[in-house]
Amino acid sequence: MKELFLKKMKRDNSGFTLLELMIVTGIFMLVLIPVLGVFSSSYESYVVQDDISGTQENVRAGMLFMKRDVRMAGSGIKDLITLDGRLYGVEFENGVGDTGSDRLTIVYHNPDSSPCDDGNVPSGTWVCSDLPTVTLKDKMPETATAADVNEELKGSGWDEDCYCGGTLYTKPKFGYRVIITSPKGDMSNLLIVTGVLPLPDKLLNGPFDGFENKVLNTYPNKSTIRFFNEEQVLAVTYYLGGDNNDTLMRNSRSYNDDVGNPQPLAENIEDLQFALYGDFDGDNTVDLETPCDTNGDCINDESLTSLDGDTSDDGLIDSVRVVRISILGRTGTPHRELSPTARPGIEDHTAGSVDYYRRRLLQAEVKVRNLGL
Ligand SMILES: [Ca+2]
Ligand SMILES: [Ca+2]
Ligand SMILES: [Ca+2]
Repeated sequence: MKELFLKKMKRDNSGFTLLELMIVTGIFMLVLIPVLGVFSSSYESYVVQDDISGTQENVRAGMLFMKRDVRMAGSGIKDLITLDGRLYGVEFENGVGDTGSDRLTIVYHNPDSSPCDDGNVPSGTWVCSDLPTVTLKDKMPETATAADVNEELKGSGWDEDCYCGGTLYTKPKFGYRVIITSPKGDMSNLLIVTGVLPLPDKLLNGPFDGFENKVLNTYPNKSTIRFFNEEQVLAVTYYLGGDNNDTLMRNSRSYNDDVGNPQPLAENIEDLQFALYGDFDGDNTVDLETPCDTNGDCINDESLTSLDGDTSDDGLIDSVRVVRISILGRTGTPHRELSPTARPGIEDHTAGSVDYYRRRLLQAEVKVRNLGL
């Protein structure tokens, strides 16, 4: 009995045979491989989904900013002529990006953007934005470089030095930027006050620094005249930039600053396209229905800008009513496990060649409220 027990022990101690091991390993692999397969493909699709939803967030964020700015185009600058020429609410430059993307600049007056009082006002000096609004009095000859106003200028601040956002305007020449607006609000102009006469109360507006300084007297009585902070006229440009020309950039600056401070808004943006709608064919209706390329009221394949030196088409800018924005985002990396696709054609930009990126296109038609009448 003892012998039998020892024999059994001996056999048990011999462990698994090679055959047993191979069978067990085989069964194990049979179970594990499909599990690993499921895990790896769900991990892959997780990565793709994550990449795609990141793309989606990018295009949405970019669109949000652009819509807000486009709605403001032209606000507060109607017919505004400055030292740099007439300002327009929209500047559309077609296909100027290295990858064929478009560029859009929106110009508007934002009274909150740049206060005159930046904390550096010299003591005892007026803040220009505190100068009271004055009104035109009896018409003087149109060629006169002085205009009577109804209000008493002495002691009002108009006849003293004033400070605005880093600039000190000093007498006797001043150089105050003012904006004159007709009583109906249908006309306004930038003017430069070149002097102030207190008794009787007159504002002088002679030619200034090559600027014609259109005389006050082309405006009707009771037109308002108030200090105008030029820093508050913003030019906001959207374009694709960055190392690979695939970052949506927003450059907001005052209109007479050429450089500004470009900020990246969204990455992995492959294309940015615009179309402008307005009554370009002059039949008093804006046709939004037919496709852009067969519609006399739609422009998407040539620039419409005052910056090109060709003034013949500049008047059309005022009739822009709708801007169609298209942003195309794509995944950060190609995904070879998915079927190939191509960058789609958008507006006048033809489709690209086939690759393995995934893309999301977001489009919006934004009404421009402030251009023209
Ligand atoms: Ca284009
Ligand atoms: Ca039309
Ligand atoms: Ca032009």
